[in-house]
Amino acid sequence: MSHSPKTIYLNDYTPPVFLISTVNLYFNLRDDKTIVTSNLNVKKNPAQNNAANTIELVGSELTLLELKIDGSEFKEYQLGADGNTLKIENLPDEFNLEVKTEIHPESNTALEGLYKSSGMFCTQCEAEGFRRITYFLDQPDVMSIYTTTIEANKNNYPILLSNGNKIESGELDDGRHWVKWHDPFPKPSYLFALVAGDLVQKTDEFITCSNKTISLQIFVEQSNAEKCDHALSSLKKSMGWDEETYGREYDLELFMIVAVNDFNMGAMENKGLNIFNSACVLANPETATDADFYNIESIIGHEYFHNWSGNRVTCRDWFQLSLKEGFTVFRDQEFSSDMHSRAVKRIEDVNVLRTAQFPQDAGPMAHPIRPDSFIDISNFYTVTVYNKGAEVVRMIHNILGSENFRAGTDLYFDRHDGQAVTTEDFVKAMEDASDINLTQFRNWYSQAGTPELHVTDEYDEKTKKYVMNIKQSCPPTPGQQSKKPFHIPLALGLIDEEGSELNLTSYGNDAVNSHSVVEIKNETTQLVFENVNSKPMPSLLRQFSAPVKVFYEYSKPDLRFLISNDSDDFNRWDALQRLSYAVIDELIDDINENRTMGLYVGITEAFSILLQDTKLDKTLIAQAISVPNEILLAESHKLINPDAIHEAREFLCETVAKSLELLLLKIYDELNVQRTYAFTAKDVGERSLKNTCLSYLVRLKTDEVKQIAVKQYEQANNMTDSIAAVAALANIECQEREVVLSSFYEKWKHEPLVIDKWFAIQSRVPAISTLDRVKALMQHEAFSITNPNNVRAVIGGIGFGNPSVFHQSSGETYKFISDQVITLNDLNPQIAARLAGAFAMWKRYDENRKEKMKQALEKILSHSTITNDVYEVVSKTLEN
Ligand code: B3K
Ligand code: ZN
Repeated sequence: MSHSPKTIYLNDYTPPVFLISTVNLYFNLRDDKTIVTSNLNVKKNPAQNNAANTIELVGSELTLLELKIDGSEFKEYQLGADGNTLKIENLPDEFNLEVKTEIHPESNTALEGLYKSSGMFCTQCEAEGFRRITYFLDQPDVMSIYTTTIEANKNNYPILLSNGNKIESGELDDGRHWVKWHDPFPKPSYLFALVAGDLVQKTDEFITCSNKTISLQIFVEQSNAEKCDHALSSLKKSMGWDEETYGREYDLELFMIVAVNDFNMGAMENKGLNIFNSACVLANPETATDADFYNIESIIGHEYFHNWSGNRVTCRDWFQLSLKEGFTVFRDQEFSSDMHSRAVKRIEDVNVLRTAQFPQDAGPMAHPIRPDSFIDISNFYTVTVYNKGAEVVRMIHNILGSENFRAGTDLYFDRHDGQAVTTEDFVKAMEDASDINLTQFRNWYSQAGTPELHVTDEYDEKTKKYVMNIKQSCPPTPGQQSKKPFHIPLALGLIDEEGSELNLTSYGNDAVNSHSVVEIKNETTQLVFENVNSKPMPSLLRQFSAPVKVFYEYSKPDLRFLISNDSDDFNRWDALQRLSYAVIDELIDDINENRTMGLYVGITEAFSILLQDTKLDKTLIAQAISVPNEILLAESHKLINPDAIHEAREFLCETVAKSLELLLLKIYDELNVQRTYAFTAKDVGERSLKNTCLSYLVRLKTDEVKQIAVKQYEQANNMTDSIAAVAALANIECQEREVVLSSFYEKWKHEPLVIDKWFAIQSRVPAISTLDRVKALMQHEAFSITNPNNVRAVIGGIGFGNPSVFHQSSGETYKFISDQVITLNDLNPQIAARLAGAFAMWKRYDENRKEKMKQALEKILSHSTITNDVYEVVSKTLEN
């Protein structure tokens, strides 16, 4: 029998027939089972007056023990054949419903609902995990006030937590105790949380703008007690920033964070009780890298900002996910930009977009930031909904300007506080507050695909006219053959021959506004600039003002001109990226035509100039001299040849290393000074540039550089330097590599998060032996297939972070990945579905690879117990 799950459509949305005003939960936590008693006050939804008084609750993996209506046992319910629906007809307009269920967190490997991780109980309810706890109206437009009592053995679970404020606690016989929590803010079930464990608490305080003292508490395993300072200080920064930037104050008396080892994603914004993947909260200089410090600050910010953008104002249905996620990512991006370098942050965010979102928009799972349909909503926690969603909010910000945008967010929060709303409500608030019409802009919410701008220009010496023609288009995506034009803010600069900026308002063109932004709305746009003295050089899409691809025929000298003269730091970096693409494409042509590869020397010269620019931020230099990775390069090709891309890129990097050896060594030496670790812009920049130099130098494979790397490994007093040395050595075949790898393991085997780094480095080594190494790592004592961080590091590393090995032409890695998807399908469907995404681009490869990837996908699809999560990804990948 073929699997045919139900597709859910946005157009079918109807408000719930009943609402639940209060939820009273009692959890009896035992080692072999948990009994949940849920007591609900239910009332007919006035918006559904004419509907029949039938309630349909949803559940998953539950055993129903007892049901009561208004205090009396009730048996006239209808349980669906799979046990996943519970229907009761002919109900009064208002009633009390009590449901008692048995659940098994101790054997829950899906990590959704209530489960156990390293001996503690914890929950993950977004999006539809609450239904694994009790039968409920598990949808975000049902908002209720929760009171939760947790009972457990006191010795094993001294800490019992839930949302809101602790209101009562007590002791029971036989070593058990209980705690009662109350959350005064109505919330959907996806924000419910519970934690029970033997944890230590690290605390701090934050005083809000209205002088309320908030208690901040982080709960971790004893062994992690010394890794909480950075998270606490990041939390305080986030709270202050949201007050200053958005006028948003925290609303409960305490804010709790718990670190959990087994977690499907980064973190979760449960009201008052955020639950974090331990990798996204724990840090000290010995075990965490600069990148970890940076990410932790941003994720702590992200989850905290959800308290308003997500919790106080939530989503009406899951099609609106970008309402909270796109907006909150925009908020966390701006937070990081304000805390650190704006340019560096913008480059990182655009890299994420280009590496992951553009391919998604061009692939079989392409969807608008507000999808129209889904089989399993967990497949839509995507870079499109999150990161493209953030770009869409950023464009609104840029079109409205900062003041109007803030007026818009104020209006949105005021108007919708306590409600479950739609992206349309967000856009409407922005329009109402600014008086700016966003009708056409709404196409960004309903249309998938990455729009393209094709730009040509002409300069006429005689008339002194400079004319620019811009044509917009958007490739078809599944279910959307043709698209309506987008409203695209294009930030533009023109640079004269001397490298000076033209003031765009003084050339008789009123399409360009005072911020040098052209609002593209039609399919074609012509801009005419009068009295221009010489042909200017266009700088297009400054600061990446819209999530689009810009095509313009820059020659290599044009790009070198921009690298030296563009006043927009983002576009200077981007010109260098374009130059790398151009150079690598030429090398690929050489390979395809069996010529000796020849490198354009202008690129090494450009790197050399940047490396010696003492005024530039060192992180920016490191970013600038980093060649686009193989995934980015693949994305720019219609037919992808992974071998040629790999060979050409390696050749470019090796040539850079050879021709700039002395300079790279000099900079490395200058920056390689021993000092106490500090997470400051200066130190981070220096480490970043130093380690980028090292990554080039090891390509020379000389004994001298191997020794430099070994010495750095031995002397490092922080994880950034230590892991950079290990990673550098891992990429070359040498005796030192194995010595350092095993020394690293011995040193850190008691720190699982550090071992994940060790795993990831090995599974990303671009060598044919890596597949065997990965198979061996899966047998390693430190690896567990039920731990998502391990899976991401080892299996995800080869599936997503190692294109040349993933695509080895024998198809061995494809087989390996499909087997892992099948194994994970039965353990943790969400993680399995993500991994299946590794095959998304299968149609863009040669016949051999295409056929082998197709077979891998078909094998997954024929798995007898395929879950909806995996089915959706695999069937859509094969179809589209
Ligand atoms: N809202 C959660 C994501 C939940 C994912 C569920 N599959 C984390 C975040 O975006 O903040
Ligand atoms: Zn989020």
